Amino acid sequence: MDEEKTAVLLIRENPSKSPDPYRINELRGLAAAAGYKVLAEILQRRGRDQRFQMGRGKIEEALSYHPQKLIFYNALSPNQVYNIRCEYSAQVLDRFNLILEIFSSRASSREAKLQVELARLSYDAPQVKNALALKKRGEQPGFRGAGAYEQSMYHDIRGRMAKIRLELECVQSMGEDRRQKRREQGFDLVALAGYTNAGKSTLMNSLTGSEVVAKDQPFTTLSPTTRALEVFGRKVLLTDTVGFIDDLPHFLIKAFRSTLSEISEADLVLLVADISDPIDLLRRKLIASHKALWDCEVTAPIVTILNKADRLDEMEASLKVESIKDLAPYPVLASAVTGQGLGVLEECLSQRLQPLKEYEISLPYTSEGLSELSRLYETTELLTVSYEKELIVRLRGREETIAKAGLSGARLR
Ligand SMILES: Nc1nc2c(ncn2[C@@H]2O[C@H](COP(=O)(O)OP(=O)(O)OP(=O)(O)O)[C@@H](O)[C@H]2O)c(=O)[nH]1
Ligand SMILES: [Mg+2]
Repeated sequence: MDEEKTAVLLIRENPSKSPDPYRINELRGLAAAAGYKVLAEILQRRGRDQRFQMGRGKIEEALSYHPQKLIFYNALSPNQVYNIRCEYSAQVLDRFNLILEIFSSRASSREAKLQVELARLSYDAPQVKNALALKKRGEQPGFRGAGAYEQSMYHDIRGRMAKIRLELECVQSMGEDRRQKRREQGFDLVALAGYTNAGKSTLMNSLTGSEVVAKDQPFTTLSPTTRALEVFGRKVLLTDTVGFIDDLPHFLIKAFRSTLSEISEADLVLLVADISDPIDLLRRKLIASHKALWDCEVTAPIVTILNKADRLDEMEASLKVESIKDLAPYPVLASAVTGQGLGVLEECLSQRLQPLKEYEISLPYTSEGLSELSRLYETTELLTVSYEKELIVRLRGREETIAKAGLSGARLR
């Protein structure tokens, strides 16, 4: 059996700001998701300590529980990691490392594994660079010709990062081809996005009848899953994606670009939030989600779904909707578990999708023309077909589908 993983959680809060219970809650959830047994939680309200992030006394208090790891909420600089490791021979993680640890343990596809490795290397590179700089300045014991080891390690890291980026670019371009094909087949691409644990996968399951894993813990979903559904006659492909979290470093978003392109390249984004969260937390998560959507360079329309409405009464729900009007102007109140609001959601989704355009095209009256007609029958909404010297077809469909028809001899009239 695996040895039990133990940790003490540490969080430093700025004394000028009011206390924030959500941060430690979130860190606890992340530690549990990574499989740690938490031995103690230590909070300190003070300014940042250059050397150790928190005061020496708090670090010693944490170590008195003999944990395997010290897990900090606050981001640690390469220097701080080095100082704590050297001074106390302690293993340290910050929240970002903890998230990466969860991602590593859940990454199953090659794409997810590469993205996690790239994120880790993006984090490690400045640490190694820092160690190198310290050695060069003689502040760290090293071999003669100081820092040769770090120098070559740094070089290896950069090389590996370049290789992964290249492979991920290839994955990304395969994703672009896949999306293009799906649009040619007449599908609208809709992405479910939002803060982790908001209920994206549960919504995916209720809307499409699928069985994506959904659990009450952060980052259950890492790799995207796509399922088809029909909404008021529109063929939609719905994609469930990795959740967002507060304060993600930009390079993590960059490392996950190929996965996140399911969101950035969608025709419509369904932004899921958990309306049962307290108002200030709900607001914070919505702001973090909007920031992430901004980082993903989303240009498609966004529909906000306030999920888990079954946990509130009507009065509470309408007060909350009112208090987040600036962040979610026309939200859909729904429950993925009871099915409440899903009809309204589908209606809203169909209204916000770009309307299909009407075209009149002609096809040669040949076996190729007829087989193209049967493709159009599958991928567009055929309005009329008249069989003359040529086949004259009036239809409603996506631009991409019509462009594809052009390759098989169809002409726009
Ligand atoms: N009461 C209630 N619980 C819900 C609802 N939707 C989801 N949940 C619960 O919320 C938890 C998280 O749901 P998921 O669907 O895994 O959430 P997610 O957004 O996919 O989370 P990640 O993939 O981890 O980012 C699970 O325990 C669900 O059962 C809902 O409408 N009502
Ligand atoms: Mg999920």
